[in-house]
Parts: sequence; C-alpha cells; structure tokens
Amino acid sequence: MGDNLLTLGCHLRADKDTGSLVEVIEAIALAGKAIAHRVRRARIDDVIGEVGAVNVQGEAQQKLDVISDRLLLECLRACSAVAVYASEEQDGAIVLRTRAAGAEYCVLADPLDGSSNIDVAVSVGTIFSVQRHDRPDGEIERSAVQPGRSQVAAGYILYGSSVVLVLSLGRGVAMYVLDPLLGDFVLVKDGIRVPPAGKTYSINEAYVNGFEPGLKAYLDWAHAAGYGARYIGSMVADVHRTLLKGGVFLYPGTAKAPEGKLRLLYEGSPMAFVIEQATGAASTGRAPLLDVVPTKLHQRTPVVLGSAGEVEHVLRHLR
Ligand code: AFP
Repeated sequence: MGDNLLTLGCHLRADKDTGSLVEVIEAIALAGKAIAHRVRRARIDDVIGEVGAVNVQGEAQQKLDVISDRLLLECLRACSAVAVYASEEQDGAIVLRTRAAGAEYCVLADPLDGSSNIDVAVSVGTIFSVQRHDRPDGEIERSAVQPGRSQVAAGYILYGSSVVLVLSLGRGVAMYVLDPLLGDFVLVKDGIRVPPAGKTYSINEAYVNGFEPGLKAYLDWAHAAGYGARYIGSMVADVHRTLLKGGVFLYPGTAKAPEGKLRLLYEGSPMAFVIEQATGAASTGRAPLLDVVPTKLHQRTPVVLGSAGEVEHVLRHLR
C-alpha cells in the first residue's frame, strides 16, 4: 500500500507558472477544512436549520450557509492576491482590496451547495470559481461577471464520506483528499477524465411535466435504451459521481422556471470548467455553457454536463 504524501500546496508549487494563484487555492482549501469541520459536527453543534432570513435569490438561508460564507470570506480576506469575493449568499460582490494593492483575482463561490440536505446527513459541497481581476478599480465588480471560459481556476470541495477537493487550473483536473491525520489535502489522482459514455442520467424527473418536448423525448429514449437514474439532489455529489463514473447530469429549465435553478457563476460555470477540462462536455442545452456571457451576478442557467457522448444524446433530442 503506497502512501499519498504529495500535498495540495507542494503539487501546485511544482508548476512554476501558478504564481500567486497557489495562495488563492490554499485559502479556499483552508476554508474547506474549516467548513468540513462544521459539517461533521452539524448535529452536535446548533447549526442545523434555517437562519430565518432569505438570500438575494429569495431562498431560505441555512445556518451553515451563513457560517460557510463567513469562513470563506475570512480566509480570502487574509489572502493578498484576492481583490473581490462574490457568493450566492451575498447581495453584491465584496471588494477586499484594489488592483493597485497588487490583488489579481476574483473568487466566486457557492459556499455550501445542497445545504438543505444537511439535516439528513447527505453529502454537500463548496463550489468555487477564480477569475482574473483585470478591470479598472472603479469597475471592480465587473471582474466577477465574466464568461466561464475565462476562469483561471475552478473546482469544488465535497463533504462526503471523505472530504474531496477537485481542482482545475485549466491544465486538466486533479483530485485531492483531506487526510484527517495530517490535516492536509493530498493528491490522489491527476489527469482525471470523464468516461466518454455511461448509461446513467441524473435529473429531478419529478419536474417532467414542465420539461420541453425534446427533453421528454430524451428521457423516453434513455428509458428504452436501458439507462439507470441516480439523483442525490446535491449538485456537488451528483457531478462528482458523473465525473468519475460517467453519465449525464441535468438541471434544465421548466415551464415555471425557464432558466432552471442553478446559478451560472457559482455553480454552472465552475462545474462546466472542471468537466470540460476532464474531456467531458457542458451545455445550457442551446450553447456551450462556458461561452455564455453573463449580464448579472446572480444569473441562472440550465445545465447539461457529463460524458461527451451522453451530453450529445441529450442535445440531439433538444435540437
Ligand atoms: P440547496 O442548496 O437549497 O439544498 O439546493 C441544492 C441545489 O442547488 C443543487 O445542489 C441541486 O442539484 C439542486 O439544488 C436540487 O434541486 P431540486 O431539489 O429542485 O432537484
């Protein structure tokens, strides 16, 4: 049995081109460790349930949403390379420091995706996206509202039976696991590739009456072709399974919510970046998801991502 002892920091620093981006990723990883600790103690400490407030999208905030957002903000505030933080839990982007002060990056995050599942101990996760802060200091918030294609890094931390960090800096995808004894993320796999096909679809099929005809036709086709269904209802867990085992994850628009539920900048873009870097595909159902030009911070988007062959099966039914 070989020991995995290459830590996240050492692995990232081995690439001389990574520069101060390493500090940003380490700050996110530190927040992830702190969040993991809170998630593990969820039933022991009084952190289950709603705060009693709604976020800017009108969704009930869970206590752990607020705690996770604060932990991320504090870790990023301490990192001199970060200029802007934007999150699903905040109304607007938070300016931490200026470009003149040498801050090069903007971090966007869904601090605790799937948090409504915590009371039943289902896996949850943190999703993050890093964009270059290349606008004048007067337009600092616009650094956050950029197409997914221009991300310099993206990934997620899954708080499951183990704590897993999946990361892409635009040169493939690596997976690290938190070694609880060492207190550090260690590399377990580099160069991850989504299997090109996999007969599993992951969608909330209960919304089928609101789906467009093409999507209903795809589901009929998948049933006839002997596909299986897997849906946890926690995006990080569903995407992680899709990344490792293949298949397709969908959160489409419906008649009631044409843009679906997921946020473009905090969920869709970072997950699409990881999946494309792992040789999979990601689409809105109409266009490559990474090419969508956002107009606002909290924009929503339909999502279809996973094995390239499986995404294509969906798209040909939608066309
Ligand atoms: P919560 O953070 O409110 O639990 O929502 C999780 C989520 O945004 C995403 O993780 C899931 O894929 C999706 O919602 C599940 O939504 P449905 O319950 O509508 O299927």
